[in-house]
Amino acid sequence: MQYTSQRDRSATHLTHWGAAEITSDGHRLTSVRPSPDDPEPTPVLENLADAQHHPTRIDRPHIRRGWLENGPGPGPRGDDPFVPVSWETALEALSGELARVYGEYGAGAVYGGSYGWGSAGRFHHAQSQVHRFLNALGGYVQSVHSYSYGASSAILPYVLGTSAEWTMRGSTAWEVIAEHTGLLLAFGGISGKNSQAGPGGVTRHTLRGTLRRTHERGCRTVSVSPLRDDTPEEAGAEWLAPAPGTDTALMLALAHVLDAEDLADRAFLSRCTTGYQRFAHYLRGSADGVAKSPEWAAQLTGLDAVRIRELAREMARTRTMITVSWSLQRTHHGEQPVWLGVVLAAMLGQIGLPGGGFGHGYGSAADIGRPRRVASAPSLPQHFGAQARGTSAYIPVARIADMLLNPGAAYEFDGRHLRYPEVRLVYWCGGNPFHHHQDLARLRRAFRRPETVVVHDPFWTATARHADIVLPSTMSVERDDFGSGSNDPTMLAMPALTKPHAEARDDYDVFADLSRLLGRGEEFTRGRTSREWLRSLYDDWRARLTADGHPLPDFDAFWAEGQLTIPVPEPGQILLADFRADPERHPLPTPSGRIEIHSETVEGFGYHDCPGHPVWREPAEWLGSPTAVRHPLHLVANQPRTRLHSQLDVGAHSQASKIHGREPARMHPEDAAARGIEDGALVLLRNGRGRCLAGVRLSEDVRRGVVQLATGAWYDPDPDDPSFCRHGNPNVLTTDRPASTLSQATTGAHALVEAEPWRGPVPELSVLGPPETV
Ligand SMILES: Nc1nc2c(c(=O)[nH]1)N[C@H]1C(S)=C(S)[C@@H](COP(=O)(O)OP(=O)(O)OC[C@H]3O[C@@H](n4cnc5c(=O)[nH]c(N)nc54)[C@H](O)[C@@H]3O)O[C@H]1N2
Ligand SMILES: Nc1nc2c(c(=O)[nH]1)N[C@H]1C(S)=C(S)[C@@H](COP(=O)(O)OP(=O)(O)OC[C@H]3O[C@@H](n4cnc5c(=O)[nH]c(N)nc54)[C@H](O)[C@@H]3O)O[C@H]1N2
Ligand SMILES: [Mo]
Repeated sequence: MQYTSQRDRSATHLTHWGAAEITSDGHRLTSVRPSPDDPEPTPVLENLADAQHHPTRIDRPHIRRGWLENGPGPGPRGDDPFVPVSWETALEALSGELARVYGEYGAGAVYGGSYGWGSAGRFHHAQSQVHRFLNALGGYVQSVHSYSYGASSAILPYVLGTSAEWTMRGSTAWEVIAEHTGLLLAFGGISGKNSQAGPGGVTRHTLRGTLRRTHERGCRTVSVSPLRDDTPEEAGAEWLAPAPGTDTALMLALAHVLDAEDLADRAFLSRCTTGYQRFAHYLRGSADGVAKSPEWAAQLTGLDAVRIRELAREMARTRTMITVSWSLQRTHHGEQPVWLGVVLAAMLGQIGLPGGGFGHGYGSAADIGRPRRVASAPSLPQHFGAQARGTSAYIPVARIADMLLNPGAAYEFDGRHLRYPEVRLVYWCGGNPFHHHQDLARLRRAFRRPETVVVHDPFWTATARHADIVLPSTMSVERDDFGSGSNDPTMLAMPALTKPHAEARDDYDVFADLSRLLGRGEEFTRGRTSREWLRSLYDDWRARLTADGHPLPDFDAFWAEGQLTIPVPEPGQILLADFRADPERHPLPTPSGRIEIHSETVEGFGYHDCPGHPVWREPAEWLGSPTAVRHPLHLVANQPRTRLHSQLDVGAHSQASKIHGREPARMHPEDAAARGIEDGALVLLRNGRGRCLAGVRLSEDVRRGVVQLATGAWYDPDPDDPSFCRHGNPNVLTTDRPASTLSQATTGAHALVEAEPWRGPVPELSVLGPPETV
């Protein structure tokens, strides 16, 4: 199975953004074409070929000079040059350091949260690999929840009883929406750009075709968003653009109309929910003297009160699906719009009916709205069952900088009183915190604190540049694997297409060597090569499915065929249909067994920033806040159209979008004119936390007062000022303020900024090549 000859070869390969037919000459990829089975393939595939041997690939292990010379300890990470070393030297140094830290301080001193997407392919999934490895050594400090929907992960279990993942995997199928929905009310839109990607991969993109059919059948779509193109044209959507961060006010006003005009489904509310009366008091203003009327919301959102009132009436007349994109909760008080989405759907009484109810993340990723399979794809076990030792310490994932800056400090999270662990060693494999975290200048200070930072990555990412020990990983095209995205019925064999770049190695092989050096080889490897793991994971999985009545081919037949289909039991899946049909027999796992419009549990935590029912709380940074005088533009730092996060930013498709080599930012022509900014020019975006350059595109598809700059441009700090990114990474501007005490989730989607024309010389970028070595 391992690639051995130099013959040309080709195979279908899976990425998080689609399946591709790839041909190689054994060393480089000679062609990458979308899979013919994909009706709406994505140009993001074009990033792959020229990135594979780009100068930013890490060619061999490197150690930061200061760490090599002075040993472990806090240090000027990000400024020091690197020393290239042999694998032997690197693994010896790293195993010695792991032995020291585990020996002297235990597992609670090792942070292995290692958040990030890595690559598609289930066995070589980098996070599973590093978690299994650190568990073999005795455990590690974990991270919980995600940057994707951390606020939802905290709040939804109190509202619906199930985890956010479970709720979303159970979303009403797109096919049901296409057939039954009369009004698709999409907060945050139904993003075509985001539907390009799904965790683990997507074999068939179908959003545009589905929206076209839905529209042609007569469904109306209302896209509530600061950007007109957040919903594809095929939906024929009406565009409503409230001020970013004010959706909660709009939703409360819609609820107010349903309540005031007696349009709420009282029977459903009493049969399937609890707490409506408490919430209705708040809506009517009985508690605080402020009725959450359309007139009230009009002032906050900038929308017309008449239009809000009409929309509420239409919702009550029609089979309405309310969907809230994940972006709405990646904000201060991001729990509220998600909770309110459920509450509005409950007031309409359509939860559990075909094409009605609530959805979370339609358009946010390709898998949402795809019905569940009988089983997810096989994967590498991360835990050792009864053998597991070590630590149960964890942090909410977005509190990484807080943890490193404030070891031992107390904080609150989800009803618990916790303390930050005293972390000495940080181990990252498959993620890029200098892409994903907020307030990067602060993160950089935090990354200087621990004694050792280890990073595995194929590329010289900003995180690798801020590490002590840097190990080059293979890319997915350089190793055998199998892959299948979340809720995707197709599982692909992914044979290696080329030799590894330079001295890059599979994460698995590196962890196997390290665990042997540390006397834990047997635990980590079970004596298997990666090829043997593929076969055994597959065989165990196949045996389980076969026993459940789903026969599958044996491993060799699967590998020869190149793909198989995982059965989907209920193609017409409807969220909460059972519960709606019989809430007594199918209660929700909430304390009341029903949908909690008011939660005693959440109220009991006593958090002012997340009380017992949904409320409007002013975000710290929005167009109506006092600081908007100095920074009057609302930055929407959304996901990039041209790549996945920071991955392959050096690739052809991502590079083609750059303006003077900088990430494109979009703004409204009137906002630009008021500042003397011209289309295609360089701008400086700035606020009290940082500054970045971007290339500007003027567009009337952007709401006035908004600047949109996607994430993912590789962080290129000015040597004299790390809060200035010369390339256009918006995370030098975003804030590390959590969504709420309940969730401690990221608020990276929003920040206030000011923009001005850049009149200085155009600085050179340093991230298009490797860092300085000695
Ligand atoms: N401002 C702002 N910030 C955001 C967001 C936002 O909307 N706004 N979105 C947030 C969200 S939702 C997310 S999910 C995060 C994403 O943040 P990340 O998941 O950290 O971003 P990626 O760029 O996907 O990083 C994956 C890394 O894994 C590496 N990699 C790929 N394959 C392998 C492998 O086999 N082995 C190893 N060792 N490494 C590999 C890649 O080269 C890359 O550096 O960003 C978050 N940050
Ligand atoms: N091409 C591509 N696709 C991706 C990813 C990627 O990096 N690239 N990342 C994947 C990942 S990890 C995730 S978590 C998902 C994220 O999926 P989302 O969270 O849905 O993605 P975003 O692009 O942040 O936001 C979608 C849109 O919401 C709008 N929006 C922002 N703030 C507000 C607001 O306050 N109110 C309203 N009504 N709308 C607002 C923005 O205009 C934005 O374009 O995307 C996935 N898909
Ligand atoms: Mo995400």
